[in-house]
Amino acid sequence: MKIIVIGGFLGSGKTTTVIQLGTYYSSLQKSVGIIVNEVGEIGIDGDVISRFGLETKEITAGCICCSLKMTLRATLLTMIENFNPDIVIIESTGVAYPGLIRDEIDLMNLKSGYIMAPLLTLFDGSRFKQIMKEIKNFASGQLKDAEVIAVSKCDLVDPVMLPVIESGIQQMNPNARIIRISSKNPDSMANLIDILDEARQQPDAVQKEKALLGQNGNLFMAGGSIGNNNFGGIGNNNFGGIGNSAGNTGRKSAQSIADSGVGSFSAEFVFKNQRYVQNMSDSDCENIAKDIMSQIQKNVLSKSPNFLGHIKLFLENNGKTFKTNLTTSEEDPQFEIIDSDSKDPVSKLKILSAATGIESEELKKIVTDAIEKFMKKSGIEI
Ligand SMILES: Nc1nc2c(ncn2[C@@H]2O[C@H](COP(=O)(O)OP(=O)(O)OP(=O)(O)O)[C@@H](O)[C@H]2O)c(=O)[nH]1
Ligand SMILES: [Mg+2]
Repeated sequence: MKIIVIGGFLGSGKTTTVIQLGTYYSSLQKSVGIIVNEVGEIGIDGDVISRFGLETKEITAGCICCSLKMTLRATLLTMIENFNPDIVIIESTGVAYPGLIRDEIDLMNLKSGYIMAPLLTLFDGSRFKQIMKEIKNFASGQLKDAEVIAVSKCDLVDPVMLPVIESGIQQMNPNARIIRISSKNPDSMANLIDILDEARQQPDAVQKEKALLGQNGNLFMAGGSIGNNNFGGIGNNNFGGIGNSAGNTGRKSAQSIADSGVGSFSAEFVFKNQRYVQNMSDSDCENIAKDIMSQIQKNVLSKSPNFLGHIKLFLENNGKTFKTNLTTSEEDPQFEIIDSDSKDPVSKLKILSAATGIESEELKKIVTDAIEKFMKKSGIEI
C-alpha cells in the first residue's frame, strides 16, 4: 500500500489534484481509497471526489493534524480492513501542518506495511503575492516539512513570475523539491505522479524525532528539532505569527487552526418547498448560487478586504450540483455545474466558508444574513 499525503493552504487545488491522481491510479486498475478532511462540520470535498467513482471517507469538524489524529487512525485502519487499497490519498484541511499527518501515520505502526510517498504540499502560484503578504508565517509552517512542493495553478501565473515564486518558496524550505503543476496541463500531472512514485528521499523525520524523545515521552522542545527549526530563517519564523503560535519553541503542535488566523463556518440548508425548487431551470439554480455567493463575498470583503481562504457554495438540485467558489479578495467567484450520481433527492445548499482576518462568528452571521436576504428577495424559503 502506498500512502500519499497532500497538504496546502485553503483553495490551493488539493481536491482537484486528489481527483486527478485518484482517477489516474484507478485507470491502472489499482484500488484507491481517499480520506479527505474538512475543518467545518459539513463536508463538500468528499462528495465531489466520490462522484468520480473514488472510494472516499470524509473526516469533518477539525483537523487530522491536531484534534482528530485518533479519527484519522480509525478511518485509515477501517479502510485497510475493508478493502486494503493499493493507494491511499489523504487530503488535509487547508489549515493543517501536513508534516504532522505524515508523522502520525508513521507512528501508527501499520501492520499491513506501507510506502509513504514524498510529502506533497501545494502552494497556489496564482496567490503568491497575497500569501506572502497575508499569511507568510503560516504558509511557511505548512511548507517546512514538505519533500515536494508543487506550485499549483501555473496556468494562471505569468511565466515571468514562476522563478520568483519558486525562489520565495525555496527560501521557506531549502530542502524541498519544487515542481510546477496545473490541472489544465496533463504533462505537469504526469510529472507529479512520477515523483510520487519515487521512493521517499528525505531521511525519516519521525526516526529523528523518536531519537530525540525525552524520558517523559515529550517531543524535544528546546531550541527546535532537527529539520524542523522554527527559529529565524527567511520566511520561516513562526514566532508572533497570526493566531497563538508565539511561545511555541519546538515542533508545531495541536494548534494549526488557531495559527492560521482563519475563521470558518459551514452549514447545510434544505429548501422548504422541494417541489418548487425541483421545477426550477438550471439557469435559475445558477443565478441563486451566484446571487448568494456574491452577497457573502461583499460582506466578507467589508470585514476582511484582503482575505485569503476558500468559500464554497454547492446548490444540489435534480442530480446536479451548481458549484461556486472563491479563494481570494481579488478574484471573481468561479462557477461550474457538476453532474451528480447522488441518490439524495433532497434539494439543498451547502456552504463552507473559511477566510483569513475574520472571526468564525462573523462568518456565521454573514452566511446566515445572505441566506435571509435571498429568501426575502426570492420568496423561496430555506
Ligand atoms: N486555473 C486553475 N484552477 C485550479 C487549478 N487547480 C484548482 N483550481 C481551482 O481552484 C479552486 C480550488 O480548488 P480545490 O481543488 O477545491 O482546492 P482545495 O485545496 O481542495 O481547497 P480546500 O479543500 O477548500 O482547502 C477551484 O475552483 C478549482 O477549480 C489549476 O491548476 N488551474
Ligand atoms: Mg479540498
